[in-house]
Amino acid sequence: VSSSTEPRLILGTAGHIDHGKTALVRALTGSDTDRLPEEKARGISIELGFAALDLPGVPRIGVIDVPGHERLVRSMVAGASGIDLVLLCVAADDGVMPQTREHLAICGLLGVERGVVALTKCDAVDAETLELARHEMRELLAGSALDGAADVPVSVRTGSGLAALRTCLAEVARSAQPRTPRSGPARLAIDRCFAVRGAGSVVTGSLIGAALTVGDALELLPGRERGRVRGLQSHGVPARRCEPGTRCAINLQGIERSALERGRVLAAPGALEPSAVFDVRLAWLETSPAAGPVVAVSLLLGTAERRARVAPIGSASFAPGWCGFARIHLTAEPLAALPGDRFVLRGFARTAHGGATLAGGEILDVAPPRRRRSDPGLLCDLERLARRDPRGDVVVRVTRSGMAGESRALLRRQTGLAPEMLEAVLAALVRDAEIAQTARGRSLATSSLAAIEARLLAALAGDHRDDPLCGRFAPAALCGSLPDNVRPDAAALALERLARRGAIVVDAEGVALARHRTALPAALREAVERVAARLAQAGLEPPSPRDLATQLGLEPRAIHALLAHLARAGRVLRAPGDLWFDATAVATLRERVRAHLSQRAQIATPDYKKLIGAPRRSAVPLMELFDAEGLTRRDGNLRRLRGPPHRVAATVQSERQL
Ligand SMILES: Nc1nc2c(ncn2[C@@H]2O[C@H](COP(=O)(O)OP(=O)(O)O)[C@@H](O)[C@H]2O)c(=O)[nH]1
Ligand SMILES: [Mg+2]
Repeated sequence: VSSSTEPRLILGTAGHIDHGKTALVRALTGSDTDRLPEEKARGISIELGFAALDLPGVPRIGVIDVPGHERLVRSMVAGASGIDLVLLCVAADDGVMPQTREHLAICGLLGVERGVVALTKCDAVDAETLELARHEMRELLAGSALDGAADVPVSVRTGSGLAALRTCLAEVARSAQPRTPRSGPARLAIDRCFAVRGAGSVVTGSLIGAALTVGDALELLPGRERGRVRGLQSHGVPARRCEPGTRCAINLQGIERSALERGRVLAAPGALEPSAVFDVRLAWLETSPAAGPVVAVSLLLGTAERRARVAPIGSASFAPGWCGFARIHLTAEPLAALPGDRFVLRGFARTAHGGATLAGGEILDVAPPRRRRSDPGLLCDLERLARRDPRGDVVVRVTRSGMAGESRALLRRQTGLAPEMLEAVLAALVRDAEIAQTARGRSLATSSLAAIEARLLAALAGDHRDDPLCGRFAPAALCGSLPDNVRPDAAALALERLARRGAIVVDAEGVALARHRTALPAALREAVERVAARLAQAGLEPPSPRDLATQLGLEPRAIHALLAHLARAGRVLRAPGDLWFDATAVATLRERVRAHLSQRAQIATPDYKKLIGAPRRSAVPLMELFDAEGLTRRDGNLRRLRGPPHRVAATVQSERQL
């Protein structure tokens, strides 16, 4: 008896027409998969058929019976796209035939590598013919996806070999790993849809990724119509929940019947982004003719079929047996896929094995960069993506996003990783300092962030050079100098890192290079010193900036920059009313005020003025300055000491982050 944690598996038939696939499925499962009257009348399978196979010691296996007709290879691929195991049927009286080869080749392209071979109709042949068929079949299998698979002679007429076949299938099922994903978003490529009176639309397919529960929201792709799961069935049995790896019938609510058709995909909302361009790992069959550089093909992916063009990456054309990377452009409607999805390419003429199947492979990138196919960087990324390791997948995508960075949502749609998995990978990459994350959760490669930092430092150095008297620059203006694709959160992160490293200082007034020493040109230095000297001389009765400029023969427009420069150096203090005092004079006064107020609790304004000993024009701003510094507190017409600790305005550094 199997436990519910064992993976569910789906088995598909394969083989030439009339080789006994449907009869064998019926013998194994009791279900007749030729349901259509036409199928019954003509004795051939036209549509995919479905059945349930119960074997000892393994969870119920979903069975897909495929048509063997040469013209129905697309249907075979649609069925085989969702399977984990294959039952290849070769009729003992007929031997290996064109679709035996083509179906086997398709299994290889789709990565279906576990299964059993049934030598069917063995009641119809003598031992010698059986041996011949078996020999032919063995030759075909050597080096193929099913190399080493068990073969079992069977007859549905006599029932011989059926028990052995069940044993073989159970063994393979017990040891096989699922071929299709059992993590990531729940999705189902629709292979059938129909209306049920009173229930609305029903679709069927092989569920992969994650489980589906009644009530779940689903999105139909491409197109993004939203709906909800009203009911579920697996093999005709109603269920509240279907596991990935099961055949699943979904009764849908909220999606028009007319929108539902084979080839479209139902998926967890927002989990997939339909695309018209894919970068792939491709195998060109030995039996396919040389072609290229661009080949018109039919792309079979999931249960969908699209006209497309395919071109190799890093080589000029396709040759028989060629393996490498390629780019596929769909010529019409996009498709929703994820990395790791398998596909088949078919041409429009028969090839050496009699079918039209040319090539197939695995999707590596559903959002390829706009780079040229000859770009070596592209090849390098694809080699990394081909390893199909979550960390490498994320690194390639984050690195490629450059200074723009990549959002979690996009990373999830591009990698197909489950959210927990993606978070774990991102956390590990942050820990190893390969990437960094902004406050808004965008990921940037450390190298891209370093590039932003370098630009900020260069811009800041330029600002200091252009305006040597201005000690601080507005962060917004500084970030404005970055390329357009740098988001504000990425710029903020870069500034934060520069500040943490001590490369820049950030305070309420702005940003400056930490190592920026105002190495002023001689003329400016001289002007600064003259202003400082004049203010020192004026003590508590400084001239207005305008008068100061006139007295010193300086440009009135330049005087504030000079004053601000002296203020940053702590040599002058700015009081309300645009009055600038010599810092030493204010310090002396400050001590007198403190001493006075520490003797008495308060001071009335007239007495305060006397204590300051300066005219009203200076006295009031000075009182306000001390209030602002936190030394004193105004109480109507009185001032009181605020009490320590107080901080002097000139040294107040804002902790405010950008
Ligand atoms: N003698 C004999 N005939 C068989 C056996 N299995 C299938 N057939 C016949 O072969 C024909 C094709 O079988 P079918 O299952 O429809 O083949 P499919 O096209 O591969 O699905 C039918 O007429 C079957 O009755 C068998 O074990 N012995
Ligand atoms: Mg059939």
